[in-house]
Amino acid sequence: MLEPMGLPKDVSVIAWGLSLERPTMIYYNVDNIRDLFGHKVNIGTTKKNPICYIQNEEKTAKSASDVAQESTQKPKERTFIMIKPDGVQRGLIGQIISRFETKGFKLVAMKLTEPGRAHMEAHYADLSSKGFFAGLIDYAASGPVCAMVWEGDNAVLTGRKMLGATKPFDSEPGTIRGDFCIHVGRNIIHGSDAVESANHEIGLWFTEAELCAWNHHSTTWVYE
Ligand code: IDP
Ligand code: MG
Repeated sequence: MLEPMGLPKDVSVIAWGLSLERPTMIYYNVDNIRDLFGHKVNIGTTKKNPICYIQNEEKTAKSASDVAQESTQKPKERTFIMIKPDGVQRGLIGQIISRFETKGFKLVAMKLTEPGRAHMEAHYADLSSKGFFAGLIDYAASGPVCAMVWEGDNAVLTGRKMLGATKPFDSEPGTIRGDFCIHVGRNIIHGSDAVESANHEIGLWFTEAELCAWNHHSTTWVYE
């Protein structure tokens, strides 16, 4: 419990409102502590009976504006996700986008496009020695694909987990491939497998101008 006297100079005060549906914390900087313990006690949205705690300044949680500011200053990890022609034909675009949206990732770019065989050969260049390469290019270039860039902490590896294993038989239920497909040659979705390949693929599929810089209104509800 906070005592009004003898407060060290390097503390912040957190007022925790008990009467709200869920606890809401308000942070006061040192200069405002007097407002709490003078006669001008203004607890604002915490309503009645706040319990006050003290903690060291450096240990206090970041404010919402700090989180929002950091998110604009430091670019987060990005991954390239492509819904392949079978996913587009089967009407799965919405459900797949929904999984990335509801996870909390931010959509940075998206287009429905049919870039042709040469582009697909460049995209899958690392697999050119594989026996299935020609079939893979036939498949990938057989119709429009939905190319996207998603952004967020650990977007690459999390994206891979959300996709599931390459072979749908090995993909866990709950993953995109585990839920929506059966054959490896019709596994509906591509996702970058490393940050380096993600950056390479994003550069292959999108111009800098196509990558939208915007602040998601949920940032402070997704990141602490
Ligand atoms: P990934 O898509 O999970 O990253 P990769 O090994 O990079 O898997 O293969 C790229 C794509 O090539 C696969 O998603 C799949 O469409 C196709 N592919 C991979 N292995 C086979 C195979 O054994 N037979 C046919 N197609 C394959
Ligand atoms: Mg791959």
